[in-house]
Amino acid sequence: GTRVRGHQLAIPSVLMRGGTSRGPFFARADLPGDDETLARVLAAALGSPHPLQIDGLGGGHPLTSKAGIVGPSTEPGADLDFRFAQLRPDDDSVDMDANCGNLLAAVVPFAVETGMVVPTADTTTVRVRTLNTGAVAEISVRTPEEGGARGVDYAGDTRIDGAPGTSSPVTIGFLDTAGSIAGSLLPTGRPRDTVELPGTGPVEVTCIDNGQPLVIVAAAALGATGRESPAELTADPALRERVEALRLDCGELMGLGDVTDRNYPKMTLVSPPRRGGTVATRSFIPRVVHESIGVLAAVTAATACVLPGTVAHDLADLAATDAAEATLSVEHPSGAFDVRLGWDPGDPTRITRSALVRTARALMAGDLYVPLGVWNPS
Ligand code: NQM
Repeated sequence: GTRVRGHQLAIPSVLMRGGTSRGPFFARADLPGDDETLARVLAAALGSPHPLQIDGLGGGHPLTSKAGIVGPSTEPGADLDFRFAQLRPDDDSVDMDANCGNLLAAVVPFAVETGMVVPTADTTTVRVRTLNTGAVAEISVRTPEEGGARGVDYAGDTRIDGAPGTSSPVTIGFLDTAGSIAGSLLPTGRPRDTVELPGTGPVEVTCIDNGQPLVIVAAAALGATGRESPAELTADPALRERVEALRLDCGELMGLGDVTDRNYPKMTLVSPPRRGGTVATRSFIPRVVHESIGVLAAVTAATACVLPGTVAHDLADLAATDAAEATLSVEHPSGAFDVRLGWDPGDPTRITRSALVRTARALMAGDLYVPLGVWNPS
């Protein structure tokens, strides 16, 4: 529970790396029940808004401006409920609509660290519902016995591109991700649409949502090669403007309304693979360029590759793909992200499973302090 110290509120928290993201995790019971106060507490915890988030735990980038809230599930069909919060260094917005498959990888380790889940075998498998969209995932972590008790073993030889070193694997299998926010896999009803972009002309896009709403566009259609580094893309304001203009149009097209202040749809520039993978990507999330790619963004981009008629399908190398199941390697600026996909051979728009491997690590545990004026639980 929380306590007061030096006119600050001390809230129990574990700082976690989940995949290629980082943020403090909290037990639901330790946070305010109303979303308005919750948003204030999270903004104070991370130090938003401030470019360096100097007065909080955030790291000055969207990938390190995140928080996780976990509790026992309140509904059948899952063991744990997870709520993901996306914050930003540049304002005090707290978005709990968007999803994050990276922080999701830290949910079960956090639950074991805090005693919410008690392991009884060498592998602990838990069903986690992400409340942001209702998506349920089956997640397994290693929990061997050590000194008479079971806990998460963080050591291992699993490597994910975009995070240093190796750790034990966290496997994630998504049960149903189609239309997470946009309502259906292909929210415009078509695998491809043409959008008129002032100054550029007609641009072909694929609007798709298999866990993350994405607009997929050929890098070449926007005057890029798709080989640029995140720093090079960031240093090209004209390109970023074209990407944002396209995003606003596609948001309407996807039935998401005015997405000016939303963190979705994310923008994915695709080009032919160059390291033996399926397709090469550069991700805008959606205003800042990702150093790698999001988890559900990778699942959604891989899904687009296997769907005939999409912009990604045109450029993808599907040589290693058979009729109903494949491992697709989504290349990104710091390596590649492998996604195992299964689909209905008669209807590839029916994705039957998606699975992937991440790693996670507990970085620090203790109390996170927020000034009493932010939240004063009586
Ligand atoms: O798509 C960043 C990330 C993400 C989201 C973003 C994510 C996902 O890499 O599931 O993980 O796209 O904003 O953490």
